[in-house]
Amino acid sequence: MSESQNRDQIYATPQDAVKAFVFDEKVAAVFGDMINRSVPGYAMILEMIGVIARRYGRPDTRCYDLGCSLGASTLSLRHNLPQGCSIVAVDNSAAMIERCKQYIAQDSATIPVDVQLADIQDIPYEQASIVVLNFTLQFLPKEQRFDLLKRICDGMIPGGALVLSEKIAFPDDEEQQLLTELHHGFKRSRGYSELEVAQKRSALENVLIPESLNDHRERLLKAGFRKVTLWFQCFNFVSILAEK
Ligand code: GEK
Repeated sequence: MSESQNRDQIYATPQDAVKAFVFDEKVAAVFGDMINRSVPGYAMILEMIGVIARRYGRPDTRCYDLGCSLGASTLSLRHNLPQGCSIVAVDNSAAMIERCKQYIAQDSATIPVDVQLADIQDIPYEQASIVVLNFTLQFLPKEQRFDLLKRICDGMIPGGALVLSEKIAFPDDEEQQLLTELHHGFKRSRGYSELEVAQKRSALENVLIPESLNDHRERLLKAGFRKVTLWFQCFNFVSILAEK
């Protein structure tokens, strides 16, 4: 079994007080398994990032993978972009970046990748044809999200595209409850116990802050994107394509 397939058992035993979730060494070591068993449609979204890369990637531009974790979206971009593109992959977790660098080094594609340990709010955005925020914006404090999206849009070429994948919340309580329960059903179908689901939920409280689809849409338009299209939804997980 490769390291990326290490089984996530972080919440398998009862914890006296569940600590707030952090992207530390323990999480990085099991992250591939964790995200595959937690986010419905994750593998499909990665594949479609490749399809999107083929449509929006332009030579002599940059593509950004923000909150790159182990580099899964980076690799999907890398194998589908035209020659002449370069990729900037950024994460502020040292444990993730260390592993990401190894995975990129083991990959044989030739598009250059600059893997950076940094906060995505601190880096410049220039000549971007594609920017990927695959389940990362949800970890930023709400009030900091607009400034980041505006800087991303300002740094994009006309016709560039942002892929924004998020866990979302629903204004309708019944819909919120139904889709949350179905998501938990998905996690159980992928082998997580009730205890694991409950403890992870409590660890993510106040760390992963979902917003409604409408809030995302309106903020993207305000940040300068011309057209906002929902292209994927499974339960309370979506991916949006925002074009400049
Ligand atoms: C994938 N996109 O596999 N600056 C940089 N990185 C950050 C910040 C920040 N301010 N906040 C959070 N992160 C990946 C999956 S995971 C999604 C992304 C999840 C990083 C954090 O360290 C983590 O690696 C990533 O964003 C979120 O396609 O765990 O649900």
